[in-house]
This record gives sequence, structure tokens and C-alpha cells, in this order.
Amino acid sequence: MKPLLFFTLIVALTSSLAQSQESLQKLAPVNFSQVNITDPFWKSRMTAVATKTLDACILFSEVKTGRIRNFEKAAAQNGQHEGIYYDDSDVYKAIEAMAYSLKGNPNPVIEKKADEWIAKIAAAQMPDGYLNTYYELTDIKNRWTEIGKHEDYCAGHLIEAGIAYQEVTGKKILLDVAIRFANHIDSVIRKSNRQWFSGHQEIELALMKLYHHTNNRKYLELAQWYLEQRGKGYGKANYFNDPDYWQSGLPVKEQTQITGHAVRAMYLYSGAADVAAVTNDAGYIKAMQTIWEDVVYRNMYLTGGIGAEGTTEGFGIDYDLPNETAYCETCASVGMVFWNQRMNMLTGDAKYMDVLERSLYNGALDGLSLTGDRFFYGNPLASSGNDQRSEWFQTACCPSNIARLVSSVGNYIYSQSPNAVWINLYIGSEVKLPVDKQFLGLAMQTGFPWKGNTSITIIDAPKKDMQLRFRIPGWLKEPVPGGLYVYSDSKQNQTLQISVNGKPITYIEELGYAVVNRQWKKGDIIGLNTPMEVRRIASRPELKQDNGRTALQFGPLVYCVEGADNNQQAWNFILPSNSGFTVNFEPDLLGGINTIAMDAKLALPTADGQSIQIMNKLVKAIPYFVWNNRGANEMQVWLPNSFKDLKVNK
Ligand code: FUB
Ligand code: ZN
Repeated sequence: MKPLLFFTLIVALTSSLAQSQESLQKLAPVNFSQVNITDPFWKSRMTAVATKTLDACILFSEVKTGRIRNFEKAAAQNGQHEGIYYDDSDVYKAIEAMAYSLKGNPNPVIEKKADEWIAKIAAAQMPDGYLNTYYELTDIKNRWTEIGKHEDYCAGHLIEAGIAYQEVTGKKILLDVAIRFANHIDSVIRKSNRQWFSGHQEIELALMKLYHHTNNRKYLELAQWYLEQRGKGYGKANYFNDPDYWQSGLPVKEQTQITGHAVRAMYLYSGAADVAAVTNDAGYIKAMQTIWEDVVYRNMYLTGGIGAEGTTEGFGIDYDLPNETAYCETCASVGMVFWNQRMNMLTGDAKYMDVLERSLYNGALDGLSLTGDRFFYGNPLASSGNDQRSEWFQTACCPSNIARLVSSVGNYIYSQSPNAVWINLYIGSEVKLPVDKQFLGLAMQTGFPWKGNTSITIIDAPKKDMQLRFRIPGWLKEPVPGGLYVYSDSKQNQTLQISVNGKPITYIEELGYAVVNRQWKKGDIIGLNTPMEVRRIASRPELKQDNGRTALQFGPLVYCVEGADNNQQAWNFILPSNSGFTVNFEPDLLGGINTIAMDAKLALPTADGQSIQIMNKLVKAIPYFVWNNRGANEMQVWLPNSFKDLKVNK
């Protein structure tokens, strides 16, 4: 990390902490650039992004589609727009992912490519700061006339990319472009008080990043303005002209239910949380707590995926969560990570991190192949063998979104409050954090997600008492808060065990965190044991699609059965209630995973096809996120308990 960058981060963190003392926000984030990831599980995903996903984004942005050509043409003010009106956003998200990736995987070729793109983007910006290749190449007179056309969404992604690229490389050209565009929006849209809001949310959270980055209140006010424009009846939503589709049926503070397009909702509530954290507006927090319960208690898949409906790419009706047709867009799980982190920072409650971890390891990671160059857009929980990750999509929001999430996973591990450092996710890493003009340095090593043993070594310690707060993973006692899914086995719930220098210690528990307060010493070793075992899960009776079925979880990972491990079939057996499980670490399978072997009963047609024969069979389950890395084949997460619920794939 460059010394200047480090200094800037410390100042930024200290000022955000100072602000948090008088604000409703309990915790300040620890930025990914302060965290050195050493974790084998995450490093291999980050390497896949650095070596393959970014190449795919480059290939498809500048060779196989016209995304980069659009910027060149806009700069030349000549040529036809190629693709869809929101395609600029994919380029910005790819640059953001490149920036994060460059931090851990410096690569002059990637950096040169990003610089080249940035020069083209800058050249395409209009003198008044406007930048959108779709309108620049169609009819510029039509700009800012259709709320649904994603101009502010693209601007938001530009802002995020500009900040990320400057933070990592120190280069400011893209950020300056973004600031000019933000100023344009502020003067043209907000100042004229147009009947306008963001048809696809994103700019709100981006403006809040810009506010923190520049300390210019104008961007906070603009973000707040965008939030307050909702629920006033402006614009016509794409689907059934229903304003709930884009979360504008009611003002944000009056919303109580999750509605509509899932990614839009996640980005909206992330932006609202950011604004509330600064303005202390409890109205937003209250609304979001209610909406969050509506998501997690009634509308979330076990994988942390959201959005059951393909038509609207969004939420359906409560408890209606079909598995095979589950939409569960990768971007929506990425959005769950964003929103839940913010809710955690506002409240200091670990339940949000529990959900974040579920969406991250299951719903989001499933979007990326192990090789890094194939992607799921939707992430169903059952497949009859017709699903396959793609190289790219016509609407290609997901590849660069999962790339930026994976390469910035360091954002979610630690957070800080005055006199406390919070350990939220168990991911091998090193960090050095300012604590009252001194430092706390930590080095974490962990077996997650395969083993529940973690050890944290104190590398630097301030000369005073301070708290470490360790998240007690919620899955030790329940799969999810709110009871949509429950453990259905008779195993005793476990808890986090902590030792310091080999001696077990007691701790107090606050909102799902184990709080340990002491004067830490350099060389102290904290041992954390989060017992992992196979747990059977059932759903609430209202969730009809999972009735009579069981899902399996081991630690933070949801499991599935895939045909590739089971004679190409995953729908032809039942899991009796008395089956035992054996967990095996298989180093050579799918990059090294824990598999679960279980006694199941197969239903096979007899040779004459007239009846069904029952056979005992050892069935193997694998973590859900690694399925479909061996071609298209059958898969299911929810396994039938009895033959009455068996649905054989035809
Ligand atoms: O509209 C931009 C992105 O494309 C959305 O976030 C995704 O759901 C996809 O529709
Ligand atoms: Zn997407």
C-alpha cells in the first residue's frame, strides 16, 4: 500500500469514527485496502478473478461487444450505439473490480488496460459533464427524459469506479470524470427540482461514497434528495406500471415490505443506510429493519439468494420460493452483502453479518465458476440438468459485480468502534488498525469454511485495555434469524469457544458478538472454535416448495446433491430421517472441498419399467456454490424425506 494512501485511509477512518461517536452508526468499516488477505479459500477465488474474470470482462467489453467502442464513438461524436442503454455500467464495474484486484494482484497489463479505458471514457464526457454513450450516440435531446433509462445508475457505477481506482492506484482521472458528472446531475436535476428519481438505484450509495471521499456535503445532499424523491408518483415503472417494482410506491421511510426488483431494492436500502448513518435519520433505519425482516423471515432462499420471480427479476409473494425456477440473481446476492454490512454497522447486531455470510458463501459465490470465466445470472436451488454457467450475457451486470465483490472481500472482515475491533467474518488475513494514536495489528488464520478452528495472533497491541468482539456465527444455533428455516435434527446447538494463549476464557455476549476486553499483548494467540457439523434444515410449513424436504448445511455452507457425483442423477433418491453423515475433505475435488456422504434410498425403475425398485445407496453432497463446474447436470438443495415427495426428473 502506498504511504499516502495509508495516511488518507487512517484520516478517513478516524474522522468516520469521530463522526460515529455522535451518530446512530455504531461501527466504522475497515476498508479492503487495509486488509491483506492470506486465506487459501479466498485467495484462490481472488486469483481466479484476477487471472480469468477480468480477462473475460475485457474480452467481452472491447472485442465481443461494443461497450468500449461506444465510448470511442461518443468521443468522436460519430457512430451508432451498440448494445443496451445501461452497458456503460458494466465497463465501470469492471474497472472497479480491476482496481480492487490490483491491490492484491498487481498486474501492469490490467492496469494499462484500465488506463486505456479511462482515457476513452474521459474523452467521451461532454463539456457540461454529462456522460452516457447511449444518449450521446442516439439523440442527446432525450437525455434525462425517462426515469427508467439508467442514466443515474451508470453515473453511480462511474463514481464507485473512480473512487476505487484512485484509492488503489492514486490515479485521479476517472474520479475527476465522475465528479464532473455528479456536479452536472446536481445542477441539472436536483437544482431544477425535477420530477425525477433513480429508476435503477445505485447513485445513492455511490454519492455517499463520494461524500466520504471528498467531504463535500453537496453529494450527501444529492443522495438524500434522491431518496426523498421516491414515493411521489413520478415515472412509469417497466412492469405493469407498478411503482413498487422500483420501490417508489411509498416514500422510503414509509415502506414496510420488500417489493419489486431485487437488485434495485438492495442498492436502495444500502444507499438509505449510508445516508441514515450520517444524517442520524432514525426513520430510514426503522423502515429498513421492518423491510429486512420481510426479506429474511419470508422471502429469502436458504442460500441467501433473493428474488423468486424471473419476470420482474424480483420478489414474489411471501413464502413462495420455487427452487427450480428461483431467479436469485447473482447481483441481488451481491446487493445482500452490501445492505447487510450497512445494517450491521448501523446496529452492531451480528444477525446482519449472519445473513451477509450466507449470501456471500452461497448465493453470490455460486455466480462464479471455479475457473473464474463462467457465470450464473440466476442461481436456482434445483436443476433438471438444463442450467449452465455462461461466458457472458446480453445483460451482463453479474460478471463484473461478482468480480468486484470477490476482489474486495477484505471490506467485510473487520470493523471498528471506539475502543473495539470487531471480527465479523473468519477469513485468513492481516490488518493493522489505528486505535487512539496507537495500533492494533492482527493476523488471522482459519480453517473456514471447511473447519471451524481459527487462530488470531496479536502483532501490535495498544498499551491500554481494548475490546475484541468476535462474531458468534448465528448458524451455531439457527440457520437464519426469524425461523423461515429451522434445524430439524436433534443435535445440541453449539457455541463459540475462545481461548487466549491456550487457556479457555469466558466472555459476555452482546448482539451475537463475544466481547473480550483486556490489555492485549504482542504475541498473544486467540483460539476460536466454532464447531462445524452437518445440520439438517427444514422450512416453515408456509414455504410449500420445501415441505417434506431437508437441506444440509455445514458451517456457513449450504449443500446440494449433484448428478456428477451420483451417476448423473440427483433427483431419484430420498433422505430418510435416520441417515448418518460422513464429512470428508477431498483435496482433489473441485479445488478441495468437504463432501458429505449419506445413506439414501434410491428409487429405480425395474427392467420392465412397470414398477419402482428401492435400493440403499451412498449419496454424495457438495457445497452448493461449487455445483455445475463439471457441466450441466441434475442438482438439488432440498432433498425429499419420503417417496411421496420424490419428483423424478423425466
Ligand atoms: O438493469 C441493470 C441490471 O440488469 C439489473 O440490476 C439487473 O437485474 C439486470 O436487469
Ligand atoms: Zn446481475
